Amino acid sequence: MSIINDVVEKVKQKDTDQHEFHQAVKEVMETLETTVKKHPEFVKAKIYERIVEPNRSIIFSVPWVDDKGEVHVNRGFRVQFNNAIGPYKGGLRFHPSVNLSILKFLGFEQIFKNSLTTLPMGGAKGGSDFDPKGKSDDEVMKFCQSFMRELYRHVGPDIDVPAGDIGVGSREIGYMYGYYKKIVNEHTGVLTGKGLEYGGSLIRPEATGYGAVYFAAEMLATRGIDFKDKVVAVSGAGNVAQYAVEKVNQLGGKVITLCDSHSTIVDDSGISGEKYDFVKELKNIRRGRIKEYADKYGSVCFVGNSVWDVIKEQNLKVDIALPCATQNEIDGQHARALVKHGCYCVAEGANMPSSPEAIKVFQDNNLLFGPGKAANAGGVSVSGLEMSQNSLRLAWTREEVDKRLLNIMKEIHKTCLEAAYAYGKKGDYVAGANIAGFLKVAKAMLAYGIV
Ligand code: NDP
Ligand code: 2IT
Repeated sequence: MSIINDVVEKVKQKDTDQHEFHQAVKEVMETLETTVKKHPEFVKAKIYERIVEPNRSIIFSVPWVDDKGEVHVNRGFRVQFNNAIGPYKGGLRFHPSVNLSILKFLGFEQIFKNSLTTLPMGGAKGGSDFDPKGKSDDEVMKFCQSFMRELYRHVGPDIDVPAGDIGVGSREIGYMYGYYKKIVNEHTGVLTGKGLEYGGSLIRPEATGYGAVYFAAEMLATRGIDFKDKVVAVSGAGNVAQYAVEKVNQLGGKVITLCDSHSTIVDDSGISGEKYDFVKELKNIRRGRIKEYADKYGSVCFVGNSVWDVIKEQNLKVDIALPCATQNEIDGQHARALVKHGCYCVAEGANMPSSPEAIKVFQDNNLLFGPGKAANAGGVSVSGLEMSQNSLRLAWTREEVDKRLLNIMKEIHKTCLEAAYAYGKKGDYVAGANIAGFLKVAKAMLAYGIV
């Protein structure tokens, strides 16, 4: 190995405890080996060393007062990783596990994902270790306002445009946007995922889930297969999972699993119709546990187990897997169980849900494997379209945005395959996504000189 090994080793030595970030850097860098040979100009300009270092990491305190009058303090972050091809862009995550390692991994992935979208967006990520679970609307509002009281000075429609991620949906974006508008006195596209009444785009809520299914459909089509009558495992029960389920149902597939951080449910008759509406109401309005689905519809519930544990332990047969919960949810054993039970396609709705060992199992067994930075790029793509609509001061129809989303996902699929082929990795979507995403950013960085 050439300088690639050095870069990975230096990242590990510099920030020894940032394991998720190390994992993401290693996965991307290993597939860039062939670009080193073809592009000595990148080596000379130290693009590989520079791309793993965030331009700026902002860490701040977020004090807030709960309903009982007690004072709390959380840690807020924004990692502005790379703005070579456009303003920083990427979601905000509110979850107790959030730390700098997780946000650096997500911000790093976002650079390549955003590059693949065909739209001009740099890579960033942010969030807080705040846990919205069990908090009242008023407490969430107070937290969001305190978070924005610091974040506002670092963002802007041409600087950095955050959006949602785990624990940040339309409610949180509304509170943050309202507060930004109040203190900056501007009505601009500084956040995406906004409500339709104040500058949001149609199809943004659906975009990540729909996009992941569009991407899976493109991969399946290379083998002459479609979603009709296929058995699909989806993990998570949040924004991405819900709209993945909706699109699979529309395409004639059958989703048999969902999970949250408490349990997994299995419904062999398929999660659709009234049962699907129940999930949306349960998770988006009542904010309850997925276990209630099993209680109501008499399906099976496995407390404390992930979808992938259940598939392994119950010998469930699935054709297609759509992990839509969180990072590293599928390990090597889960992957081997999926292969054993007949799965032939995995499209990552979540970011880095498959461990490196799991990816190796999928690829060694010739599964169609779509990595998150390609398969879940639909969300940020429609965020980019929301930015365009805000700049144009108009709103496209649902059909128009959905058509653009579908075209972008097809384009990303094609770009991955073409880049993989051109760099000697035929059919490898991981290498294709990393190489194509990287080349655009690297060329822009080269053009700027050393800045
Ligand atoms: P949500 O907060 O809407 O939903 C997350 C879901 O996953 C919830 O059901 C949650 O359970 C479950 N979950 C989270 N952590 C765990 C865990 N450790 N174990 C089991 N279940 C867990 O988030 P999103 O749907 O927006 O995000 C899901 C994934 O998709 C993330 O990886 C995110 O980075 C990625 N993503 C999101 C995009 C977007 O546009 N929102 C775009 C691209 C990628 P519970 O209900 O108990 O909280
Ligand atoms: O991981 C992601 O791509 C997101 N959470 C969406 C980012 C965005 O800016 O829409």
